[in-house]
Amino acid sequence: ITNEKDYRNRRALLRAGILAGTAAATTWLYRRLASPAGSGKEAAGPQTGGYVTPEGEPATDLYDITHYNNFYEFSTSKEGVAPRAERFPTRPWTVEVGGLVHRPRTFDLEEVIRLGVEERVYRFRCVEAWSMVIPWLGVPLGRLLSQVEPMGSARFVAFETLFDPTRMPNQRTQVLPWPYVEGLRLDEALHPLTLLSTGLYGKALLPQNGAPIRLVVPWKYGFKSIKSVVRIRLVAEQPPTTWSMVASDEYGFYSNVHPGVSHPRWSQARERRIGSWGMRDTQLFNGYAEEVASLYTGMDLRQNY
Ligand SMILES: Nc1nc2c(c(=O)[nH]1)N[C@H]1C(S)=C(S)[C@@H](COP(=O)(O)O)O[C@H]1N2
Ligand SMILES: [Mo]
Repeated sequence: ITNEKDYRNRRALLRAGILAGTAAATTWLYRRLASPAGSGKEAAGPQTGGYVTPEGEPATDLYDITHYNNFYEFSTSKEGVAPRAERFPTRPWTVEVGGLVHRPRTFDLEEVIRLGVEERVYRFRCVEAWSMVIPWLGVPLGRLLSQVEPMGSARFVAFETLFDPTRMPNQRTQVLPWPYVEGLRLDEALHPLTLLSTGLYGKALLPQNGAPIRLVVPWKYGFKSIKSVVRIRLVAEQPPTTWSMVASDEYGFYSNVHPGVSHPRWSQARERRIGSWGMRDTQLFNGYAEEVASLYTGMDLRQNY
């Protein structure tokens, strides 16, 4: 007769036999064995996959990236998103790209991926004053936009998340106006740092991170990085964005990371890096000033927050 505890250990050992040989497997096993039964969150050291930013900051633990999420279509609780998004169907998936373009086109996800996926380790800063380091996979958005040939009259790019309450259950509630929409100025969208991400940690995106395709704009607050995108339109006027519709004094169109521009309800001067202790200074444009500051020459960043 095996009691519950021995049974668990035996299963872990069987798994160890199957997975032995890779460092990832060893880390995984350690984390499982160190965890209180069923807790999910393990006590062993972080699993960073060896990814670092060019400045030497290690990637955030994969578990944290995939279990501490903002994705209101599934849940308003960060821990609630992953379990509720688990069965979100993401295939087939198409992204319709139109508006002020010469060659409007609907891309199948695979066609986007064929444009060429790159790996980029970026800092990611939420407006709530926490941050992560995420090793993304993605296609530079400019590469997709060049395919559709924007007209001279196009000045902004508008993005839309899927609207399907049967697949995104919280869209039955009124917590936000649906679908979630976001926007960039065309020069921001064409900037080489701007990605349409299809994966992280070398694998396809999980639903909680915006599968199968989401925007990543590393010098802006996280809510600009709209998830599960189905439509991209080039437009002449600044498009509406979900969080500025909800609270325009708190979340502006630009939302560039800026230590000196406080949210009305909290300071943005410091931030908490998920997985490490204490607070660190927020960096102007999240540390990407050298690359992007010229986009905003002559603009008052306090007025245009
Ligand atoms: N469609 C959609 N996109 C979204 C959100 C959302 O609720 N719905 N949350 C945003 C916010 S506030 C943040 S911080 C990031 C979180 O991305 P992550 O969970 O992959 O870290 O997604 C952004 N994109
Ligand atoms: Mo956020």
